[in-house]
Amino acid sequence: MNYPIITAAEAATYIKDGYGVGISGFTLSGTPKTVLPEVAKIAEEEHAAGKPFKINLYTGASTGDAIDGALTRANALNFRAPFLSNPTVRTAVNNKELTYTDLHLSLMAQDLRYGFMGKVDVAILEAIDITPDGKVYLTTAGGIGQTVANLADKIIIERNSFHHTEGLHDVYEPENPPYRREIPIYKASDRIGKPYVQVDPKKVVGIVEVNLPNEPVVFKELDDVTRRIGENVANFLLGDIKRGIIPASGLPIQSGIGNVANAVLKALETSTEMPALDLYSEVLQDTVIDLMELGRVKSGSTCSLSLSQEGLQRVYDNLDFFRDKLVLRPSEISNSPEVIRRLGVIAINTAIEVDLYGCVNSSHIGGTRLMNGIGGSGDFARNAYISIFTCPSTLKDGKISAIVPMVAHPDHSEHDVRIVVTEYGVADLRGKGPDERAKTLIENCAHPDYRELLWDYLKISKKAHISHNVAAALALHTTFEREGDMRLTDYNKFIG
Ligand code: 0RQ
Repeated sequence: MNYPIITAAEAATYIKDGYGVGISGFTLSGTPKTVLPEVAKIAEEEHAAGKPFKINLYTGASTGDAIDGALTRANALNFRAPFLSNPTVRTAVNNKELTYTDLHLSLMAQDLRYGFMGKVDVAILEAIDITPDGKVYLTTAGGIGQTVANLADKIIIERNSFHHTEGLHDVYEPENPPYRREIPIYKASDRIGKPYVQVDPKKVVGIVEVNLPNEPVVFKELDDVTRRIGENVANFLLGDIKRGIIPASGLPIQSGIGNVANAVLKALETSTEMPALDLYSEVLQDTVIDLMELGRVKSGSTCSLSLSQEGLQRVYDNLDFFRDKLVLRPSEISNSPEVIRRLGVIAINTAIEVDLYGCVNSSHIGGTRLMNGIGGSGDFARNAYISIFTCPSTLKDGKISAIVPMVAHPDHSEHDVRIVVTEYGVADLRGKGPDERAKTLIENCAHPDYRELLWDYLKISKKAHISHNVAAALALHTTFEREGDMRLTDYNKFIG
C-alpha cells in the first residue's frame, strides 16, 4: 500500500471535536510532535468562532509542552490520562479545567481495550518507518502504540527521520480475559514479541514527514542531599547482598524518574562492589547509558529512552553495541505486575512524603494538588522483591518534613513499602510492627529538627495496633498551610 504524504495541518483535520486521540510515546520520548500542535490551532480557531472543540487524549505516560502544554493553552483538552509532568496542564488539572484520571501505567492500555475510557477515534504514532503491509517501527518509546492502533478508526504516522531505534522494540500485547496467558519473560533481556507495531494499512490516512528530536530532559545538578540518598541506597543494597537476601549476582533494578532517581543511579555507578546489573524499568535515564558503556549494567528493559539529546545520540552512534542490551517494551509489559513479581525486581521510587507507618504519598502535594501522578511507582512497589522509597527528609528550606504522622494522600499503603531512605539513613520496615516502624522512621530518616515533633505526636496518639490521633494527624500539613512552616506545629491547637 502507498500511503499519502500529508502535512501536519492536513493530518490535524482528521481530528474532530469530541474525539478520543491515542498517541505513541511515554514521558517526553516517542510522542508525535507536529500534528497535535496543529490540532491546538484548530481548537483556537473554533473557539474564536464560538464553536466547541475539545479532545480526550490517551498516552503511555506524560507528554511535553508541544502536546499537553499547547493543547491546554488552547483549552482543547476534555480528558487526560494516565500521567502528567508538564506544568501548564498540571495547573489546569488543579484548576479543574479538565478531567484527569491518575492511573497505574500498566493499566492504561487494558483500560482502553476494556472500554473504561471511551472510544479511540484516531491514533497518531511516531515511527522511524512504516512498510506497505502496515509494520510500524516506533521511535524512542513503547507506550500504548499497538493498543491505540488496534482501537482507532484512523491512523496518522509521523515518520521522524531524526531517530534510529532499529531493532530495539519488542512489541507484545496480551489477550483480554478469559483468554490471557502468562507473559513469558523470565529474564529482563528476554524478547517475546515483534520488533514493530502491526497496523491495518487501510486505516492509515497519511504520513507526516518530520525530523525532530524529543523535547529535552532537564535534571538539576546533584547536591549533597541527593548524593547522600544515593549512597544510602547503594550501601543498603550491598548490605542485603552480603547478607544473602539479594543473590550475589544481583536482581533487576527499577529506578523511577527525577532528580533523586538520577542520584541513586549515579551512586550505583561509583560503587565498585555492586555486581553488574540488569534493569527492568519503565524509563532509562542517561546514567544507565554510562553504566552500560562501563559494563556495570548488562541489560536495560524499558518502556522509553528518557535520555538527553547527547545520551540518545550516543545510543544511535553505537547502535550495534546497544542493540542487544536495550529493549523497548509497551508500558503494559514494562510495568506488568506479573513480570515484576517473577523477576524479583528491586524497585526504587521517589516519595513526596512518608508517614510513621510507611504509607507513601507519591502524587498530591498537601493531599490536594496533583504533582505528576502515581506513574509506574505502584506497579513496581506492590510487586517488587524489595520496594524502596527515597526522598529528602525536608523540602522548602526545612519548612516541610517529608516524614509526617499521616500522609495527606495515600498512594502506596504500608503493605507495599519495605525500605525508606533519606539523606539521614535507611528505615528497614521489613518484618516490623507499627511501633517499630515509627521508631526507625523517626530515628533513621526524619530530619533532626522534626524528630521531637514526631515523638510528641506518638505521645498524644490513641494506643492501638496503629496508634494515631485523628484530630492531629494532619497537624503538620495544616500548620504549613496556615503559618508556612511545619516546625511551628502545636498539637494543642488541634486536640483542644
Ligand atoms: O518542587 O521544583 O517547585 O521545588 O516536588 O521534587 O525534590 O525535585 O524530586 O524530581 O525526584 O520528584 C515524587 C514528584 C519527586 C516524582 C516526585 C516538590 C519539590 C519540587 C519535585 P519545586 P524533587 P523529583 C517512574 C515512577 C511519582 C511517579 C513515579 C514523582 C517537586 O518522583 O512524580 O514515581 N513520582 N513514577 O519541592 C511539598 C512535599 C514535597 C514537595 C516534593 N512533601 N511537599 N512539595 N515536593 N515533596 C516514572 C514514571 O512513572 C513515568
